Amino acid sequence: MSTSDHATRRTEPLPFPAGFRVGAATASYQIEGAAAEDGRGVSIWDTFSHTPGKVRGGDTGDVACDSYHRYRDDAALLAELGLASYRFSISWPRIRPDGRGTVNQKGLDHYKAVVEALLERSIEPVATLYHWDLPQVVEDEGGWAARSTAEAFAEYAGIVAEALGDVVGKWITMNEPQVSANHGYRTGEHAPGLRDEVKAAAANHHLLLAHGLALEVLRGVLPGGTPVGITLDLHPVRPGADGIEELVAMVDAEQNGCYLEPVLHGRYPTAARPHMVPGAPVVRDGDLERIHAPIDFLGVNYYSPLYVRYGAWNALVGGEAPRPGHPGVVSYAPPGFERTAMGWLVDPEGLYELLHRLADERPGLPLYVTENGCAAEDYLATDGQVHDPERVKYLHLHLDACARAAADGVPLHGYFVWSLLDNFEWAWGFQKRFGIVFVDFSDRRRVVKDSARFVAQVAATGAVPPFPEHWPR
Ligand code: IFM
Repeated sequence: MSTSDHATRRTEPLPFPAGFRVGAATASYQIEGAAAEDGRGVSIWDTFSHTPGKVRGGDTGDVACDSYHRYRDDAALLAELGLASYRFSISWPRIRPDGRGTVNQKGLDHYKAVVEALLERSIEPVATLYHWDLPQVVEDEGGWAARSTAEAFAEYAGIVAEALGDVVGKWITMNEPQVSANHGYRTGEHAPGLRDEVKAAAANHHLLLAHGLALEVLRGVLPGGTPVGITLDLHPVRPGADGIEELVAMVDAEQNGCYLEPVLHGRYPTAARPHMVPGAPVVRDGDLERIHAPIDFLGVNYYSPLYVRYGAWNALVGGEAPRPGHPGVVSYAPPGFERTAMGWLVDPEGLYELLHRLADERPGLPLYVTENGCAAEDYLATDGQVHDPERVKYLHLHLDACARAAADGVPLHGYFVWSLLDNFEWAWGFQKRFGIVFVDFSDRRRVVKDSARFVAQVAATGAVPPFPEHWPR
């Protein structure tokens, strides 16, 4: 059923299955600040954001939302909104400032305190072990292009699991390895800012290997039955013209398949171009078996689909963008779609279809939407509130897509909105606001937005309300 059919027919709330968890997500470098406190080492994002010209407006995560000090306030906000789970990430350089070697007890103590603050409020802590803040020392020794980084990551994962294994509800090894490999090592838009095809393909493999090695370690350390998974950013690829199935298959293989296939099937895709796919000697015997070891759930980050077609990029055509690494191929925004403040298409059917695709590809594997949300031009209104109708609509449509998929039998167990707070949006700095809670970056004050109230309503009722007759503007 399409969104519009669905919208016109549904007059009752659409319930999620019993036990469905609605939560919110953040990541360490994007919210914590306290960059030089309590023994934290330097990460690649400290270096990158302090390099002139890399991040819009020269923004850095030095202070960010100051959540390192305000985590109790953040936990109180989650509780006020009635959210069941909080997905946060652990900063590797806080735990091992040099990547390997000395363990920084203050770092572990901090995350213990965060977890306690959540548990006191009956909020499930969901910890991501890597959300892009690689210790700079490890990058200097080869970063994700080097196999030794995967081994160092597994050691770090074991240390964190020893310390927090009995209190964290679920573990996510990696967040969006595709972005780390491609933006960090291929296009250079993200830290460490390299543009090297060979290193990017190696990074692709070593990020996944790090997941596989960490999985082995976590299984040995965590109490039996503790769920462990990985989060992938997935982008349904669609044709922007007729007769280009081969191109669509290739882009899908490179964008999604290079991550999804090794994890779900223990192989790299054949439809991708050879230089995009890791091979020998980077891929060694036994690696793919490790990467493919059973996971307890798959985390899905979904924001929008990707339309592609052949053609030269014309900068004057809004919504078009060249595809890095694909000369003669452009991403394309078909007319008729709304777009977010990032310029990303609003298409909840992409999420609905993606969830079905995953359920078909690995029947029975529990799925969580570990990120979904949108940037909008939010501001504090004269009434002291933040009214964000675009985000309310975006979340309403996407939660509806989730509820429909779950009602069809897709094993979707939860949804985390990205993000709890406005935060450091990587190369965009603080200019792009994704939070359901507004952060005034002059004093770090938090203001609950209308969208947070909407998410709270969904969490409280366990159902997605019918669509309004007219979306508020
Ligand atoms: O802010 C990011 C997050 O860190 C990873 N997923 C996408 C979000 C929005 O760009």
